[in-house]
Amino acid sequence: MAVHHITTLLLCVIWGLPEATPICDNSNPCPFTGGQDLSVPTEYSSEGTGLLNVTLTVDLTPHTVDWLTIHRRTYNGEIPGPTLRVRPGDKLYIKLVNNMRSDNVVRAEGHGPVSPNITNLHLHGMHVSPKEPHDNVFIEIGPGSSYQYEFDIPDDHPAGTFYYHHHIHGNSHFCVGGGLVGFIIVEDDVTTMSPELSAISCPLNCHKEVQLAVGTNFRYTFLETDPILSYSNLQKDLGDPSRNLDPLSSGTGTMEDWLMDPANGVDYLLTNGQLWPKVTLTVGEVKRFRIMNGATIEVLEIAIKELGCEMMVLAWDGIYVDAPYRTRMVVLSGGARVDVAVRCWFSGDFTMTSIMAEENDPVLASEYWQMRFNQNLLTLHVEERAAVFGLEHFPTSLPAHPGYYRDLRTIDDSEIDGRFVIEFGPEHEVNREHFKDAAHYRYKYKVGTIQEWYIINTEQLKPHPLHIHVNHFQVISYNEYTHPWGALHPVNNTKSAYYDLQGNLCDQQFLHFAHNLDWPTSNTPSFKYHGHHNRSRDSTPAYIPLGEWRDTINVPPLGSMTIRFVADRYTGTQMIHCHNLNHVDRGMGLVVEVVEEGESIHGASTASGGAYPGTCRRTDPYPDVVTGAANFNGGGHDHGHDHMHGH
Ligand SMILES: [Cu+2]
Repeated sequence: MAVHHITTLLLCVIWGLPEATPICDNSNPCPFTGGQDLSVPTEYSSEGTGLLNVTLTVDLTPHTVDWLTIHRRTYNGEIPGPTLRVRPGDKLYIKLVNNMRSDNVVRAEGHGPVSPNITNLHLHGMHVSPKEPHDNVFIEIGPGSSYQYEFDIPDDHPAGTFYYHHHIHGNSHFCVGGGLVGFIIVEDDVTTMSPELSAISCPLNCHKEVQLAVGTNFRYTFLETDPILSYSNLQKDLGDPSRNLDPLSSGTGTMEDWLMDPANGVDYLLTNGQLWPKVTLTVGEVKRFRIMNGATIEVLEIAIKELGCEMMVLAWDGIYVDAPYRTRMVVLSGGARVDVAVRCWFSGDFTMTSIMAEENDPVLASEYWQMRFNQNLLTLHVEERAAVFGLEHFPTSLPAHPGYYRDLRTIDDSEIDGRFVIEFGPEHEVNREHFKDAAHYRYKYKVGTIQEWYIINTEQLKPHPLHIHVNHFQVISYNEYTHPWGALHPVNNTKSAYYDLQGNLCDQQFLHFAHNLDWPTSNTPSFKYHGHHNRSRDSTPAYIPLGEWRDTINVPPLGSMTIRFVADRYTGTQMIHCHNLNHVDRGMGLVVEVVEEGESIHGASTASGGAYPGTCRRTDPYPDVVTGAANFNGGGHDHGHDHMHGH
């Protein structure tokens, strides 16, 4: 009855206006206004019972932004999907149901787009087994099928912000960008938290937590012009119903055309599926923001535009930092999360925005990338409150790390059991080849050992965020890299080419540049590419402070770094890939194999793998390594002493 009265009242108000206000809808667009209260994802919690058992259903569902209704692939009809709250030691059972129809299933040859109707699940950043029925990302769940995942969360799992997302090779950009992400929050143990941290955290003060899932899920299909990568083209080919092809009443094209037209000022990213939502705080109040970059290719540089609010970093990628520190900006590549405590000193509206890096700072990315993702995310609406309350306190201490995330910076060299090189190169290659399949591991090492990996990005323009499944890694150093700036590829006129770690252009350009390369290399040996030398990055937010733990790290153009981790507890096939999802879809990933103590690793602990990444050597072909094959050494080639150690 009450609802009826309100509706009547509203109708009277609308009809009572002297001139009819235009109704905005899918055929009659008007500027978006945003400003709605931030939507809170549905939550499912184990509540200390030791078990969370949920069903997530993937389907194409209507999603409303202001007046616009779009169709997106969702978990249980929501963007983001439901938040799953668990505790260390819990079992997490997820039945993933694929409710998509089968009428447009295709799988392209090679590394092109595949059907957006196949799905699966990855627990990003969670320290769980990569084997079935756990976090095996090579499981494929077709339309009309389902799969019962079981995850055993270890007793000593870190408490923090993690997420789940779709992870099918070939369509992850399309589907994750569309909305197939959701939070997993491993809740803190009240007894290990300081009172200040507990005051802004579940389980006792959940009302102080704010979950922000920033996603590409608005215009994600429209900006790609690459004929292979264009998901707009893919959608056309598939007749995919998530397109917005309603003709406009003005007769000037479709809703899709309107969204794509820059003149209409439609921002690209949504936060919790909303455009420019609002979060309310009071003056002096501290809230804990759990921020996820659930977008597919965008590096976010999140700051509060106006003076008057403070941000204090608590954790990165679900791992607490040693001590909270103030920041004016947090830089999140796709896949990264950060926990920040936020406090504002004045009432009014403040803008959380994603801005570019320091002026002309080439550390993070090229201008092209910076400009593209420069937009407001949400409004912090700060209300007055009685002065008697005063300022709430930021936490000053944080829970300790589990033993397998102990500090590896000062260990003796002899403790390092294996080294590996990951090279991001042009043409979406890792270690100079495309991802093959789950059976072709490119490095093999023993569980429980300490690994030191050297990461290099030989591309001059594109950053590539490295993501390693199962284990977080510690940032040990940033390394010198004298860059080969200036050379244009003579054939395709781009700056994509292979260089060695000394900056020499390689004669042999491998798979995609098999030409005689005699153009000038234009090396300037005295020039060091800005920022790629070994120092703490405390003052440069684009860099991760040395010693921090991440599961995803942005490797800037021509950047290189050293990481370490303990290959704790889990054996099996683990995926290493670029978390720009359109890159991994095209092959920018590889698998490694973690084996039991006692199993042979065939000398792989010192192999660099690949076609000697970081070198110009091409005399030895990449060994065709298949799990279980006896000839890991590639038919007798010596891979023993060619790794490039970047200290
Ligand atoms: Cu990439």
